[in-house]
Amino acid sequence: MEVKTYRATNMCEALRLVRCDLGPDAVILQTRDVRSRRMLGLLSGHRQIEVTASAGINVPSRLASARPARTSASIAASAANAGATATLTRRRAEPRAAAFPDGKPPRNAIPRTDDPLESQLSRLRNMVHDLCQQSRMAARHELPDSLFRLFTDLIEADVDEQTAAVLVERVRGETSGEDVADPILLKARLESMIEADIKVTGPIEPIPGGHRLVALVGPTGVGKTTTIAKLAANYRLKRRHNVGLITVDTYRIAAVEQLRTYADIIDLPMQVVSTPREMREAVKRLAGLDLILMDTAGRSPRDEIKIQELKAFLAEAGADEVHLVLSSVAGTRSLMQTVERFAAVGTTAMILTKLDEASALGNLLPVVQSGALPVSYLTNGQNVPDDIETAESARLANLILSEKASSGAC
Ligand SMILES: Nc1nc2c(ncn2[C@@H]2O[C@H](COP(=O)(O)OP(=O)(O)OP(=O)(O)O)[C@@H](O)[C@H]2O)c(=O)[nH]1
Ligand SMILES: [Mg+2]
Repeated sequence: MEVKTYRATNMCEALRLVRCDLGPDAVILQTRDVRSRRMLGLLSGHRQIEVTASAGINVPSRLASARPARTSASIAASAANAGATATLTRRRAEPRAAAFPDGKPPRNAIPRTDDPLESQLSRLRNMVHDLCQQSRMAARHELPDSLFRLFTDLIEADVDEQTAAVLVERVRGETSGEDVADPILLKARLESMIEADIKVTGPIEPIPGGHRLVALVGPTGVGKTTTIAKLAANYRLKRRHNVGLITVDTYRIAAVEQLRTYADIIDLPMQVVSTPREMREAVKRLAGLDLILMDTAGRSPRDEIKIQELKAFLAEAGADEVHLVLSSVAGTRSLMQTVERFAAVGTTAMILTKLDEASALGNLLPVVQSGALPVSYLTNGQNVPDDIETAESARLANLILSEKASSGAC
């Protein structure tokens, strides 16, 4: 049995290829949309239909033996949608087609019939009609191959289709003449476009003797405490600043102990604060230091009450900076919502953690492009103090566009 695969821009053409090559008794084993993603109006011209067919398969008749003549005279679709298996056999003249003015049934018109094969046939005909129409529409929005490849690269990097389409359109708008055919130039242009969109803060600047107070907030388990430990160790051990720690995460004993362990290892003063009222005292005790890093309990962005509670702690502390910690493994929607909900506590920057765990970082693009918060740090591992770096626009743009984020670890 010989199984062959055919590709065409639309179903009509694909079926024509099958018929020409394998004859009218060919059996369609599978059809699939090769570019299964919807590529928005401007990009849909490149979708292809792939049909797998064979001439050597004996498909049992689906008709009652009393009507053998029509068995071989029908397109017997075993399912009505693309992606399903269908049987293509010879078709006799269809008297019913004459009932329609242009010889074709209107779209979605399924003639009334008790014959399941006839209704399957009608559905299949409608489906082919739709696909032909879509491909005709798509042809109007042809993209040059190089730009189309840019689009698919973005999708591979986990950028959502809408963002990818907008970016490709921007690149197209800024590229003329022969440059459009140069994939390296297009990629470089895209990267610098993204780079320009990403705002960063630069590193935290301690105030000698003036205790710059920086709080880290965010959802549970995103890496707040670990990032505080990395920052504290770097500022204390490498840059020789006087650093102190405050934790307001008293909900779990383990959380306090986790930070205390780091404080002991790095040899830092640490204050534990249970209520907003205790906050002022704690800050006063650390007032002569250059930098105070404040750890907070993980909060669900949906928990309005806890967010307000956090806001009260931060207000009492008089935090100079509030960095929202976001795990880069989270989805775009959830990240955007988190940014939006935590804005209530006065966030000033965001830290993107766990870059090493993400297989691609395109999900971050709308978040960093939105301009809601500049990015301060990137972290890519559990090692304290090494797995952290100050965020840079060019580096982040490059990481976002690379397919495998982990291959370009920070
Ligand atoms: N792979 C990886 N793991 C990380 C990174 N940062 C933190 N982690 C790990 O993530 C887990 C949670 O880290 P924590 O620092 O306790 O997170 P948290 O936000 O303080 O958690 P809560 O206080 O419970 O809200 C730990 O196992 C960390 O080692 C990172 O950049 N990459
Ligand atoms: Mg913690």
